[in-house]
Amino acid sequence: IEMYNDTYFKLLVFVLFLFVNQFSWAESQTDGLPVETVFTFPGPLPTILPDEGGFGKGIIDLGGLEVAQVPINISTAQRVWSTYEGGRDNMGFSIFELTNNIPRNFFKLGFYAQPNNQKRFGSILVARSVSSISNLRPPEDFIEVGNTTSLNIKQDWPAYVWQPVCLDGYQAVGMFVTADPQKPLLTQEYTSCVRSEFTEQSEADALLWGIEGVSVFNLRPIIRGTQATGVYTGTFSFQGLSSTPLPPLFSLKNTKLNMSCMPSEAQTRVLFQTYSPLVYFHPEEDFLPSSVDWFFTNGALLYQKGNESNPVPIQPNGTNLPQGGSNDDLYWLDYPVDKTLKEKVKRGDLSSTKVYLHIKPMFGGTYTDIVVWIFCPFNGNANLKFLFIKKLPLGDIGEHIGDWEHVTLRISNFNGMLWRVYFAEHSKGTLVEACDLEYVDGENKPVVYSSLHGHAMFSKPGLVLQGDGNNGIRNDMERSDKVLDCGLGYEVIAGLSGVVEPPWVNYLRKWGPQVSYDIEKSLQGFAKILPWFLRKSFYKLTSKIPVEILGEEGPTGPKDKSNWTGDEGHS
Ligand SMILES: *[C@@H]1O[C@H](CO)[C@@H](O)[C@H](O)[C@H]1NC(C)=O
Ligand SMILES: *[C@@H]1O[C@H](CO)[C@@H](O)[C@H](O)[C@H]1NC(C)=O
Ligand SMILES: *[C@@H]1O[C@H](CO)[C@@H](O)[C@H](O)[C@H]1NC(C)=O
Ligand SMILES: *[C@@H]1O[C@H](CO)[C@@H](O)[C@H](O)[C@H]1NC(C)=O
Ligand SMILES: *[C@@H]1O[C@H](CO)[C@@H](O)[C@H](O)[C@H]1NC(C)=O
Ligand SMILES: CC(=O)N[C@H]1CO[C@H](CO)[C@@H](O)[C@@H]1O
Repeated sequence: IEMYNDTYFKLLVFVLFLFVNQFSWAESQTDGLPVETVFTFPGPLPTILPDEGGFGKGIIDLGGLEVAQVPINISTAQRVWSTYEGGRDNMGFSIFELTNNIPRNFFKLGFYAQPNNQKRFGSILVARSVSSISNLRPPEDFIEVGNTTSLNIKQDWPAYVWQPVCLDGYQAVGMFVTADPQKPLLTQEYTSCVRSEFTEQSEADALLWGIEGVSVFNLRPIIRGTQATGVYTGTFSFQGLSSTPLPPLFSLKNTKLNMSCMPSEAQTRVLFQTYSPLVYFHPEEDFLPSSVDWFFTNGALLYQKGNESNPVPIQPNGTNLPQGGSNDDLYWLDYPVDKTLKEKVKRGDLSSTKVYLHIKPMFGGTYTDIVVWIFCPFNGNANLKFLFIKKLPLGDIGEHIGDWEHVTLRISNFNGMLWRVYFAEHSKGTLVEACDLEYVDGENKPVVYSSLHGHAMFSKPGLVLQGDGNNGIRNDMERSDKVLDCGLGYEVIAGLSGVVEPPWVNYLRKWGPQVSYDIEKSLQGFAKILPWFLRKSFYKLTSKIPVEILGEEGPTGPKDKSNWTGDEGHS
C-alpha cells in the first residue's frame, strides 16, 4: 500500500505538472490541431525533366493572363482566422492569406481556407497580366459580406469577410478576410478583378465548413472535362453571413487551351513511377484482377445476337472485337463454355495483371488526370448487413462478368505535385486530398483498398455500409498478401501523343452478358426467409440502396463511362 501511494503520488504530481505546463505555454487554440503542421509527402517529389514543354514550369499562360500556384505553407501564408468547432470532425477551419514568396508582379485573387482536421495543405493561384490590355484590376470597392461576431462558435476574434466590387467587364474570383472591421485598402496589393474573358461560372466544390446556416466551400468551374476551359483557382466562398444575395464569384478560364502544359510521355512515366498506387485486395477475395489479354487468351468469347450458337474466341488486344458503335446489345463477351476453364477465368490472375492508364487534361490543362483502370473478370455477389445478421450473402445479386474499376491521380501541371485521388465506388466515388491518403512507407504511392467482391476502391481499410448507416450493403476492406503494385505492370492506353488505343478500348459493347435476374424478385425471396416482423424494415432498407449498387454499373468498358471525357463524380 505504501509503495502504491508513493508511486502514484509522484505520478500525480507529474501529470499535474504537464497539465499546468500545457496551459501556460498554450499560444492559441489551434495548438495540436492537424492544420498546425504542414503536410509533406513521405518520399521525394518527381523529378521535372528538362523538356521543351510547359509542364512543371511553375507558371501557366492562360492567353495573356499568367497564373502561378503558391502552396500554403509556413513561408508563404499566414493564418488570419480560425474557428475551432463545426465542420469536419467538429474541429473547425482556418483561413490563410498569402504574405510572402509571391512571385514578382503577381497578385492575390483571394484567400485560402481549409478544415483544421487536415494537415496544412493545398495551394492558391496568383495572377499577372501579360498583355497590352489590363487583364487584372484593383477592385473599385469591397462589399462587406458579413462578420462572425454573432455566430455562437469558438473563435479567437471575429472575422470580417469582403468581396471585391469590380468594374464592368471584370469579375471577382475570391473573398478576402480581415481580423478588424476596417475595409481592406484599395491598394494594388488586392488586384483581384479579372477581365471577364478570363473567367467563367463557378459552383460549390467540397464543403469546408458549415454551422447555423453559414457555409464555406471551395469554388470549382461548373463545366469540367477534357475539353473544358475552367481553371480551379483555390479560392473559397463564405455563404449565409448576410441576408442579402451576393454577386457570384467566378472561376478562371484558360483562353488558350493549347495543352502545352501537359506532361510529355517521359514526364508522365516519371509521375506514375512516383505516385503509382498499391492496391490491396481482401484476404477472402476469390475474384482477382487480370490483364485483358489474359482474359482473352484464357477463353473469353465474343457473342453476337441472333448467332449465339457460334461464339468466337478473342484475339490478343481484342483485334477482332467490333469497333465503335454504341452500347447496344448486339454483342457481348462471356466466359469459356468449359466449366473448369470458366472457374479459372472467374478467379483472375494477379501475377500477370496490368493496369491501363488514360492520361487526360483537367481544369483547362492546368492539371493532369492519370486514370488507372483495373479489370477483374468477375464481380462477386453483394453481402448485406441487416440488424443482427452481420453478413447476408445476396445470392446472385451484384454478380456480373467483366468488372472495370478505377482510381484517378490528379496532378498539378504547375509543379507535378499530387493533389487529389478519386476512388470509384459503385458508380459514385470519393475524392481524397493527398494529405489525407495512406502511403507506402517512405514513398508517395497511395495505398488503395479494394472491397471484397465488389472491388470498389477505398482509401482506408474497414467496413463501409451503403444503406442507412448501421445496415446496408457491406464493403469490406482489409490488407492481405493479395496486392497489386500498379507501377510494376502498366500500359498507357490513351491520351498521350503517339499512343494508339488498343482495339479493346474501342469495343463499346458489354464485357459480360446483360445481368438478367430480377433484383426485386430476389430481394422478395430473401424477405420471405426473415421473421415477418423484420420484413418491413428489410424492404425499407433495400429501397434505400441505389439499384446500381445491387445491379452494379454493368459490365461496360472504360470508354463507355462518361468519366472518359468528363470530370470524376463527387460523393
Ligand atoms: C513553401 O512554398 C514555397 C513556394 O513554393 C517554397 O519555396 C518553400 O520551400 C516552401 N517552404 C516550406 C517550408 O515548405
Ligand atoms: C457584424 O455583423 C452584424 C450582423 O451580423 C452587424 O449588425 C454588425 O454591424 C457587423 N459589425 C461590424 C463592425 O461590421
Ligand atoms: C502554346 O502556348 C505556349 C505558351 O504561350 C507556347 O509557347 C506554345 O508555342 C503554344 N503551343 C502551341 C502548340 O500552340
Ligand atoms: C455466325 O457466326 C459464325 C462464326 O463467327 C459465322 O461464320 C457466321 O457467318 C455467323 N452467322 C451469321 C448469320 O452472322
Ligand atoms: C497490343 O497493342 C499494343 C499497342 O497498342 C502493342 O504495343 C502490343 O504489342 C500489342 N500486343 C499484342 C499481343 O498484339
Ligand atoms: C465512378 C464514377 O464516377 N462513375 C461514373 C462514370 O460515368 C458514368 C456515366 O457514363 C456514371 O454513371 C458513373 O457514375
